[in-house]
Amino acid sequence: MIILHHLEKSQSIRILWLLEELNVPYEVKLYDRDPKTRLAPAEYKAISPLGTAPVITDGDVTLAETNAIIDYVCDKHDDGRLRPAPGTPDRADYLFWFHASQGSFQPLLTNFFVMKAMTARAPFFLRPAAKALVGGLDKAFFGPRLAALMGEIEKTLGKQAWFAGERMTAADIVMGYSMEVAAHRAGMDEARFPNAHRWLAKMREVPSYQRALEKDGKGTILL
Ligand SMILES: N[C@@H](CCC(=O)N[C@@H](CS)C(=O)NCC(=O)O)C(=O)O
Repeated sequence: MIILHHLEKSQSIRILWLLEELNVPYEVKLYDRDPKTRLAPAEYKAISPLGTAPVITDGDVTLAETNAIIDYVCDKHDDGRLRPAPGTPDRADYLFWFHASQGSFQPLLTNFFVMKAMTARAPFFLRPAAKALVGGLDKAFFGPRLAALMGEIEKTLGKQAWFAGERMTAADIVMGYSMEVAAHRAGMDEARFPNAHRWLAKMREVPSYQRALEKDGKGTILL
């Protein structure tokens, strides 16, 4: 049976959502973050090959990396509903958003927040220099890339209900966490991104997502 090692307030929420959506028999083990570092605790890092969440175990298999886990679970338990098949009209959008989420969107968000947190924790005499460096990187690198992604998100969700067409797919499940983070912490506000917020409202109503949040019990975003 699949065991999801679920780290509170983390990207692991997507896997909980996926398992609920597919009605997969699974067990969930809950882990709190280290109260001081806010990273995964040592017992979690001992299971996960990269020390990161999410990670699942399934018999002899231990698997980390969100999208690898999603594909693994879908290979075993999805009949094609959550992954548009090759050659179908929704396939290109599906591939783009499934991969843009973990290949571009989430890494940009995470790296930017880590740098901001480092600035806040820098010794006070280094803080102005650290702030200037992070501000410069935001202007030259993170800002334009995030703006381009959010622009694409808004455009896509203006022409269709979900990221890959008119039905929910694994691309929505993987984008969900990053969309919450972007809306809460990266300036993806409702006034400028109404389509994104319509999608967020719809996602929050999905019964399997609500069940996942209930099992998680902590709320998704590390604020
Ligand atoms: N590319 C990885 C990223 C995983 C990742 O950075 N996870 C964060 C949770 S949001 C984590 O493990 N943080 C705790 C830590 O690094 O100890 C994936 O998709 O699984």
